[in-house]
Amino acid sequence: MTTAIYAIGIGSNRRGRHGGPAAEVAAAIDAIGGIVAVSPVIASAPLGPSIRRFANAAVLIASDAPPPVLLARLKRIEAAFGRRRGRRWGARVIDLDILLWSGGVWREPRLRVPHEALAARSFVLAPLAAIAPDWRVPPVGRSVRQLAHAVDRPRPRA
Ligand code: PH2
Ligand code: MG
Ligand code: MG
Repeated sequence: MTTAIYAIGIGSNRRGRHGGPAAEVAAAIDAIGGIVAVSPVIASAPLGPSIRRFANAAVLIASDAPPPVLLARLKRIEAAFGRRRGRRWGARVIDLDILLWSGGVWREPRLRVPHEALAARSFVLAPLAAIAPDWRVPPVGRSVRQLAHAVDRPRPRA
């Protein structure tokens, strides 16, 4: 069995039994297991319809699980934290997303790695760049550091 490294994005914008969003993120980091690196927790303005601000972080974990098995485990943690499935992008106690996998690309309808919105989201790239700046994101192979710089820059006009 080969051990893979995964980058996991963590977000919260709702109180749960551990406390406010930053406390929920910290508790989720404890629950995930196999932790190799932990980013700072940042505060970010909500993207989408939610009103409450988010706490966001990223971690690297070592795991023997293939991506669908890891995803199932992350969903169990979300459920244990009191996450209710409902409106897309509604307020959530905890959101755990697989961002990157050392195995490269995984393509299924319900699970795509790298995470499809990775390159567009500074609240994902900023914490990720603190722990994995040199990870090259397939299929293009730009580094997390490059993507993090690019996402903050206004788009050049065509
Ligand atoms: N997650 C979303 C939608 N919007 N906004 C911020 N700032 N942080 C998030 O983690 C986030 C979001 C869907 O997963
Ligand atoms: Mg998400
Ligand atoms: Mg999610």
